[in-house]
Amino acid sequence: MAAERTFIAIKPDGVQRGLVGEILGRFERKGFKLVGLKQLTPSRELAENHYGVHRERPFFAGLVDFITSGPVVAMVWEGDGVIASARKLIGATKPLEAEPGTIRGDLAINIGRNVIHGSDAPETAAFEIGLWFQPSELSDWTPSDQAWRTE
Ligand code: YYY
Ligand code: MG
Repeated sequence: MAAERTFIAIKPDGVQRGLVGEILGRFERKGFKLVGLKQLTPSRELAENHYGVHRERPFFAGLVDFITSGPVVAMVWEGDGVIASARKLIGATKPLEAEPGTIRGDLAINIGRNVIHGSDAPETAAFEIGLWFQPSELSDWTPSDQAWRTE
C-alpha cells in the first residue's frame, strides 16, 4: 500500500516574501518525501473548488481574491502520518496562536496572511491532490536513504 500523501501549498504571501526555500526545507528535514511540486497562479475556479467548504463564510471572497493574487507553490508530500504531522509543522490557523517552532508561529502574524495550506484529513488530502495535480505530475520514487528515515 502506498504511504500517506498530503497536499501542501505555499500561499502568495509566502512566495512573495521569499519563504519557499525555508518552508520546503522544513518538510525535507523532517524526512518526508516530495512527490509533486509546481508553481502556478490559481484560477478563480480552482481556488473556489479548493476552498469550497468555506463558500458560505464571510471571509470566502477575500480568501479567493488573496489565493488567486499571485503564484502559489503547490506540493504533494508523502510519508507515515504525513497529513497530521504536516498540520503540526504548519501550526494553528491564527498565526498569533500558533506555537513558536511551527511555520505559522515563526513566519506569520495575520490569519489572512498565514503563508501555507495543508490538507486536514485523508479525504481532503485525496480531493486536493486530485484537484491540483495530474497523476503524471506525481513521482513514485524511493530516496536512496529511505531505510534511514523510516523503520
Ligand atoms: O486549514 P486552515 O488553513 O488552518 O484553516 P481553515 O479554517 O480551513 O481556513 C482556511 C483559510 O481561510 C485559513 O488558512 C485562512 C482563511 N481564514 C480567514 O481568512 N479568516 C477566518 N476567520 C478563517 C479562515
Ligand atoms: Mg482548512
